[in-house]
Amino acid sequence: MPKSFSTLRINPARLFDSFSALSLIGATGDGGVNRPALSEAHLAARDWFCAEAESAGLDFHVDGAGNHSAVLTCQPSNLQTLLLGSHLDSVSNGGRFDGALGVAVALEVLKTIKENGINLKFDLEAIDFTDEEGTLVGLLGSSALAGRLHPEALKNPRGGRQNLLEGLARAGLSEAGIFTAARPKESLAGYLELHIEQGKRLERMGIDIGIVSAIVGIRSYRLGFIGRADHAGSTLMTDRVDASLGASAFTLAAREIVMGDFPGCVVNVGRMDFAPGAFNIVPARVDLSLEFRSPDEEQFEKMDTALMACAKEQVTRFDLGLEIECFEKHAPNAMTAKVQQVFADSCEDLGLTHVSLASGAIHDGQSFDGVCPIGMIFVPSVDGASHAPREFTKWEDCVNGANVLLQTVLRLGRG
Ligand code: HGY
Ligand code: MN
Ligand code: MN
Repeated sequence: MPKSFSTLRINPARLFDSFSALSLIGATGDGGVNRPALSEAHLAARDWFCAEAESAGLDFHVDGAGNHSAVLTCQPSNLQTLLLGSHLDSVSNGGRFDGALGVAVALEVLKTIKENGINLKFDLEAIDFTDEEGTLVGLLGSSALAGRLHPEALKNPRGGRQNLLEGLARAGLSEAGIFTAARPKESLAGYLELHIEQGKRLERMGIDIGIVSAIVGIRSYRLGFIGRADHAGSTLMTDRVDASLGASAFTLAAREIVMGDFPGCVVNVGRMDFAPGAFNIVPARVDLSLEFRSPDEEQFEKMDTALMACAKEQVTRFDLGLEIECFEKHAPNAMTAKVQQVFADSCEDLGLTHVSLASGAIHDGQSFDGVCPIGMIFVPSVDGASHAPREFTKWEDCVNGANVLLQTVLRLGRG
């Protein structure tokens, strides 16, 4: 690669100012942000994106899924676009780096390439995908753009259909319009993402950059354990049909199963809703949100079977009813080997240490598996914290990651 390009670096001060301004939007005062997909705070962050694009002289557009894009046309003859992105939506009361850093860095890479007048063999697009976090559906914007979104996924999404419709209305989007975001796969040169690791491995190993080898698959269910409401004082313990016993026993048993039989996998019960939900009424029903993840498809199936069998065992044990709702599933995905190699070459050139890591978090790149080349890099998370206000990445690591992304784009685009 020409010498001049290998010494090109992003503008750290400009990136810092942009990211700092973004971090104030939906800020919760404790270092975190609360920007659930298509909430007012998320839409305000999208206004920030629009202003960033316009002030940088980049073309700006929003597609039918609400994905926000800043585009740098490198050569009028280019037939493909390389997407650089992540997401501005957050989990409720999450951290300010998850997704947001990747979007801010993507914009900074486009600004750097534009101001240096570099002509690449593909156009560049910094993109903020709608609802990566699954507050509504999960990977909504990226799967729509990749042409992977099924209408069924919107009928009973894990965030609730009413929430989805209200969010779409707030953002001026329509259910039918989401599907117009799909792009021909041949128009995409690839998708690259910088993201915080959201784990402790890089920090523990003292390594600068994680090069993502694969992303886990994820499945979500809502399990309804059904008992009978009774007086909490006058009903004998032996006469109760207590839904909370099934939900609690399942939660503990699920953890034992996954830790004992499914190494490398995780399970989470993030929420339990009790009904009627009073001190003095035996719970008639407990709805439990179940999510589990695996890096391996075959193991995934076995874990799914084991966990559903476990739920049915508890129902028999406590003489309860059971309702199972299954939500969108995403298979495990390998990242493109060539892109991983170019990331590694860029790290070497920049004098940064790097290691290959599988991702325990899901990411928009999964939507592009089999559609175009995909690659991700991680920057270290302090104490591995994420999905919490204490989420933090040192600024030097943010700049390192941005320069790796820049150098990788230049290598891929100089061809
Ligand atoms: O849940 C996840 O893995 C990601 O943060 N959306
Ligand atoms: Mn994320
Ligand atoms: Mn997240």
